[in-house]
Amino acid sequence: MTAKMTTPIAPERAPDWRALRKDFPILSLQVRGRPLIYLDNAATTQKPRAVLDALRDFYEQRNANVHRGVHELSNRATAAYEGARETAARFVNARQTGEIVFTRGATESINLVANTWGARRLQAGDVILLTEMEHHSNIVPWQLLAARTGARLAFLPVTGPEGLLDLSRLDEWLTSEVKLLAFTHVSNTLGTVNPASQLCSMARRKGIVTLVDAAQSTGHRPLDVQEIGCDFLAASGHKMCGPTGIGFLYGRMERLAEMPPWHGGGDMIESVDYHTSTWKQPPHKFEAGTPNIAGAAALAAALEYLDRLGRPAIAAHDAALAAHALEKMSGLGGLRILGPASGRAGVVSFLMDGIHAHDVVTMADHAGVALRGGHHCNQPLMKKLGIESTARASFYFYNTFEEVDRLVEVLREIRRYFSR
Ligand code: 7TS
Repeated sequence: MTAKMTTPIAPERAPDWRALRKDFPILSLQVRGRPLIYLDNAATTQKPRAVLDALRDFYEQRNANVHRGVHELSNRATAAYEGARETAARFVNARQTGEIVFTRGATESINLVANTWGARRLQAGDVILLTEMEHHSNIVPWQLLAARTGARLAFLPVTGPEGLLDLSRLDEWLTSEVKLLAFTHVSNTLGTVNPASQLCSMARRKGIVTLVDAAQSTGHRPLDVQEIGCDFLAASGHKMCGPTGIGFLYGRMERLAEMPPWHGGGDMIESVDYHTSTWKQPPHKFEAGTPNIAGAAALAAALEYLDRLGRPAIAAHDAALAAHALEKMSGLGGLRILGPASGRAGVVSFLMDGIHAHDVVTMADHAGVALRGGHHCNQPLMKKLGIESTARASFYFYNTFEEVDRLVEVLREIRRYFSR
């Protein structure tokens, strides 16, 4: 598999998005007496029947613990779990299956790197370079690590109303003190898509280790860790049609091999005596205790589902919905949209003059439209932008242009209500 980050999708090859909505039982719900319009996909996505079936199938046909039984069910559970690892490795084009460590999600993946690679490699005077648009998950673990090691944090600036990273002086930011560059691939507030390959290749040339927070991108666009050239990549299953409580960390094998374990317990050891223990090789060294076996099996079903649709097609549909929303919403007036004017992901944060984001979201909910309001775990970015919160619509492939039109109609009604 090679990266096709900008491959245009021929319309005749795009899936029938409307038809596949029937794969998602929850999308036919009525909420507050209205058909549900679910536009909170950056928080979590809905699950197709293939994923729900995989969970049930696991518990009905394979449930046992992994890596320990010789009995048939344990073999089936191990095959499901390790098969899921192979699927995840293929999904991001890892060089080897062992470069995938199952975690609870992007947050745990980042904490794992901070507590293992970071704790071993960083010391006082070192710099952890982040960006001003990071989610709290890619800030707080580094603050905790900085407090332990004496390293300090620095932030690549976000510029202008477009909310893009200022890369004009990137070279100056990548000083010899910088040991790690950790950045989000797609901003969950701005919808900005950062140039991951460019950032990683510049960092790599200077011997700086890189971590990509791909929580908002993994299931939304083609993604190839070899093409990006990152050392680590963090992904959440629930943001790409998988269940909650399962995600993964991709780690370049040479990095994983130099990392000490984080959690200790069963399954991660080679041998234990009362005072010392030895560890398994990665990835098992980082997976102490009984893992989320059913979650991994269902995540694999989600990844296979997404690849049947095709990630270039998903990315094109996300982008088309966002462009449609931008166009229609800009006709409303008195509404400020954050982030880039074009080339953005399917995330649209906005402010309505004189109306609090929570009022927007509450009133939209009464019309059956699920938005999110708040700081979206981006408090430092909000402070920088001089705002407290935004309302946010975030799209996925099962959303339709009619749903976007309905959103805009609801926003118009909200405006009318508040101007009475
Ligand atoms: N990184 C980014 C960029 C995110 O958007 C999120 C979650 C995370 C990390 C954390 O992912 P988790 O699965 O480990 O929790 N973002 C959001 C959001 O925008 N609304 O709710 C959660």
